[in-house]
Amino acid sequence: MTPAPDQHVPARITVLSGGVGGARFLQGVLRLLDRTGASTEVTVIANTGDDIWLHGLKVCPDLDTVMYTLGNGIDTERGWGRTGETWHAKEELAAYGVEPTWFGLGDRDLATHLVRTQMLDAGYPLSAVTEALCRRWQPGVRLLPMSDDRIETHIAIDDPDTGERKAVHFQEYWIRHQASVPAYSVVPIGAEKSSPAPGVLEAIRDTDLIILPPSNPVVSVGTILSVPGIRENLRATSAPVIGVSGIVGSDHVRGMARQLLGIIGVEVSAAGVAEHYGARSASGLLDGWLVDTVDAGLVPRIEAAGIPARAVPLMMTDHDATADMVAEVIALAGS
Ligand code: FO1
Repeated sequence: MTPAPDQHVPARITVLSGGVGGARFLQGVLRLLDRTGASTEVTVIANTGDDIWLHGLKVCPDLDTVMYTLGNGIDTERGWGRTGETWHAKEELAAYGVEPTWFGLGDRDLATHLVRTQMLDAGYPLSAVTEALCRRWQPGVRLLPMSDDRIETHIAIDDPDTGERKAVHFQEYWIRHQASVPAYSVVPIGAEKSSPAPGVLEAIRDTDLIILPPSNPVVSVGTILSVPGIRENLRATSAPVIGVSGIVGSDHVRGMARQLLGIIGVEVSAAGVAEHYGARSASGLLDGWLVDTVDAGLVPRIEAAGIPARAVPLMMTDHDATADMVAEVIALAGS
């Protein structure tokens, strides 16, 4: 749907985002602002539970993926890391037998982790570090970590070699094990003691629209919601909260949502995820939910849960297609 030029685009939009899927969705938000000429202020609250300390460096995959993608530094093939990347440092570390060898540490990406770690060591909070890094990348949005406190998502799995039950960092589950080992629980370590980063609660209370993009509802949006205060403020804000399903048919479009939803006992469907987030009128979060056209048959079930729903094309095939999705989010919020 290409909006009429005068379609009302809210003055302030806040998006809770994970990595690859959220960044791609945000490209659609910015494309819609281009198309309509709206001077909307976009704030992104990004998941930091994927963060990992490697070789003494702090790596923030979701912050960096949003920053690089909107700053045009992303490798569009992989969806993460830098374009024109080389892997010499990674090869040299492997030659020394230094673990982990499974993590794709790029030479250009390394500079971001060096700058970030130096600033953290100098006492700057992650939110200030992110603001400094964004001065180079100019992503066109205000990028906030969900918290300045250390939070790392760990997954309980059966070790494929020994069969023993153990907890591994999310990155090891996702990259080393390709999310293909039996998994039993997802724990955002440190979340319960954390607090929202500066600006996060204001971005939820003082805004005109909040979007839950098709990021992973468990380890991306779910981890953001695990930071004390965020869920409560989403339920209390006057801004409509509209979600976009990352599940089309019976599977995720990309990533590992199918596996993780199974762990927490949520049906892997656009309706299952909507019911998982819940209707705001029923102590949940959603004022509306977009499903893909293939899931149009689920709309009555979702509406029966108290969540207004619409079936529209949800494949982010290019920026304009994604911008059309964003226009549908705005239309649903306005209805
Ligand atoms: N994803 C992979 O599948 N393999 C990798 O080696 C890998 C390295 C990597 C390095 C930096 C970074 O910012 C992201 C990286 N990712 C990699 C993606 C990352 O695991 C995911 O984007 C998020 O953590 C989940 O959304």
